[in-house]
Amino acid sequence: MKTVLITGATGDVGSHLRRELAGKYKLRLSDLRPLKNKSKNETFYSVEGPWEGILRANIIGCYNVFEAARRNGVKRIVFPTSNHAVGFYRRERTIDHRVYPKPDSRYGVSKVFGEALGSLYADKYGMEMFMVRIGNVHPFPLDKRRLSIWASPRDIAQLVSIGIDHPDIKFEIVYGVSGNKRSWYDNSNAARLGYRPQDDAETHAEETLRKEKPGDPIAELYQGGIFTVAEEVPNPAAPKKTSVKTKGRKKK
Ligand code: 15L
Repeated sequence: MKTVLITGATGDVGSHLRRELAGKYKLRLSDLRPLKNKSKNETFYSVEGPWEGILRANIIGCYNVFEAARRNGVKRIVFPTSNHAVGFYRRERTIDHRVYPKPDSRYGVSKVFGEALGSLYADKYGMEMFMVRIGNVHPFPLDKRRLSIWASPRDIAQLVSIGIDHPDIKFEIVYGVSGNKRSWYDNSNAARLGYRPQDDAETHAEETLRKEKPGDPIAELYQGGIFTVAEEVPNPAAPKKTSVKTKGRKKK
């Protein structure tokens, strides 16, 4: 049985993976937060936030993990990058794993950093890198935008398992989403590696759309949604009539 370290194990994706992958791999868990602080219904999302936090966790932390892996002879990393690495593509575009990054936030920039570091470690040190641009992992799609980027827990677990077990990975980028009818992604690279999603957000569409409230008009244009306008400090260059909403998002 392979030993797999899950970093961020108390986070939302980490919690689903712990449950879905238990029994398949020997799991080692790590997080800055104590595991027992998380009760059943709580979720932790990584979101746009103060640069200092992103720098510490997603840039310096990411470098430290990759470097520790290299120095200790770890062969493969499955890296949770994000749809926010490419969130400034417009919603009418279908994008694949070859598009140029278009981060929608400092958080998105930190994910592009992780992808770049993975590319360097693959080319320079021969490490194997599986980059999963995760949409949103949740038992059901949370809103209209998530109908296009949703990943069910069992689908994301299937994709992560491919990332761990596929015999021929050098450096791959895939989208961590279910087989959504409204997808903005051409996920053919994941399909090529054997990914067969079992779920489609469309089965939840009616209920999801019934609860949908009008969103920020700029955010609505882009795949990254509210991340494209979220600001800790208001952006003086923002168009005047745009209300910058960050409400409803939990700060870490
Ligand atoms: C992400 O990258 C976040 O980690 C996740 O918490 C969600 O906010 C997701 O993107 C999303 O776009 O919905």
